[in-house]
Amino acid sequence: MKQVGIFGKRKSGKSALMYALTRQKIIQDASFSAMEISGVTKVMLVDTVGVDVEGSTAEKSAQSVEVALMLITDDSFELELGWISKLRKGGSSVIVVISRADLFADGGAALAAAVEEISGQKVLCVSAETGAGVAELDEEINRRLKE
Ligand SMILES: Nc1nc2c(ncn2[C@@H]2O[C@H](COP(=O)(O)OP(=O)(O)OP(=O)(O)O)[C@@H](O)[C@H]2O)c(=O)[nH]1
Ligand SMILES: [Mg+2]
Repeated sequence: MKQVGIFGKRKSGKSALMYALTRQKIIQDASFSAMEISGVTKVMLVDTVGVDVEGSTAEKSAQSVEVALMLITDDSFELELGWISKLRKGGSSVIVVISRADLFADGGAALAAAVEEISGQKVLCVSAETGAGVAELDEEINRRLKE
């Protein structure tokens, strides 16, 4: 089964995002007709211990995920940039996410733009709390899984 890993610092919202994505999937799959159920892609979501934790399980998970979500919550994202290149080198397709986006007055747009400029990649703003951006993230994950 393909694995989608969720990476980020401690308290960056990894677990909350995992549950938000799970809810999204349940809602989506419930709308599929019985005939189509066999066509549903099953993936395993893998929650990890913070990348800022010594000897984190993230190291091991990084080796086995097809798609990696890298969560960023503020403008000190040096560590995350290092993980993004490490995950890419290991063959994972990395989706960069501004998590807890509801906590920003602009929904995370300015931080996303800063990260986009440095990483050269599109960044998604997501809130597990309000659900903003969760459906878009789910779509992006599915696109990456099909690559
Ligand atoms: N406002 C807001 N708070 C959030 C959001 N997601 C998570 N939180 C809060 O942020 C804190 C950390 O969330 P977790 O999902 O436990 O974060 P984590 O990265 O799994 O944390 P660890 O497993 O301890 O590293 C909790 O108090 C959550 O309620 C969000 O989208 N918006
Ligand atoms: Mg957690």
